[in-house]
Amino acid sequence: MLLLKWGLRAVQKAAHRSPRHCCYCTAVMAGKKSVNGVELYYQQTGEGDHAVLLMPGALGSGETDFGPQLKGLDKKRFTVVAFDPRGYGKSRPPARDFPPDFFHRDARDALKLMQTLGFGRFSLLGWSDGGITALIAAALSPASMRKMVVWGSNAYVSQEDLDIYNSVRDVSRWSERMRRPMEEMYGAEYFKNTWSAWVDGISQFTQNPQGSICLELLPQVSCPTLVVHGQKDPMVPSFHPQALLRHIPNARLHEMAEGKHNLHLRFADDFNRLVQDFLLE
Ligand code: TYC
Repeated sequence: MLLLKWGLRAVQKAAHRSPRHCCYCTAVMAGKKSVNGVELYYQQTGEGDHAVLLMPGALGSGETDFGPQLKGLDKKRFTVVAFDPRGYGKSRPPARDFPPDFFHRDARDALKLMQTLGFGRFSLLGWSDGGITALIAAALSPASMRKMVVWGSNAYVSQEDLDIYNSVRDVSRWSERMRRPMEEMYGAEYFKNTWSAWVDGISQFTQNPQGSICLELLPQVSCPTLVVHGQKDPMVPSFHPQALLRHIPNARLHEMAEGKHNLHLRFADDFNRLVQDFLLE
């Protein structure tokens, strides 16, 4: 049994070094690409001519954040790519840090990765921090955008947000269900320290006028944009999706009455349908 496990690990490792089919799931390819001086890990599935990039949340990865999307989005219509931002998931090393431009750095990495993979125009699906990165990428490179969906995201940091961040800084107070996948991915120590560094990192934005992360860039987003909001999201107050709607020229809002922060996982079928309908419109 142990031998079998080792064998399987070796094959999985090999599969992740070069972009070929993953042994444990024939439909998903995985690999690494050298992008802006780092090796970025990505997964890719589907053969449709509409390319979509999935952008995970803070400390997130394709594996932890987008299982139901990698599995459930229509593979005939879409080519779905999920990437692990530098310092997150399997895009390590480097260890993650949070300089003042960390969202911009992720945005540049995401754009460059898609270019490297050969996608000239594509859509972005960004969750939470990944949504912030998506907004910045869409503003920086309007010509490469088809459409964008963001949910659980904010373009600025208010005092109320700071209070929420500080209330979740101590990961020992997180529920087992939220903490375990992160500890499995990172080990307890890296997770605890990196999460705390993230809280400091996102708190830096309060020094900007209006606490802006990317408010001033939003008018440059020209692609059709769907903002999804879970009305029961305890992490992101509803003034955030409202601000996105006010500042993005071509945006509309879809609210999910029962949705919390992880609405795309909890209500995956509804979410996937909503997103596909929007992308195909
Ligand atoms: N932005 C975080 C993410 O990307 C989620 C989060 C939102 C965490 C608000 C804390 O107060 C918070 N997953």
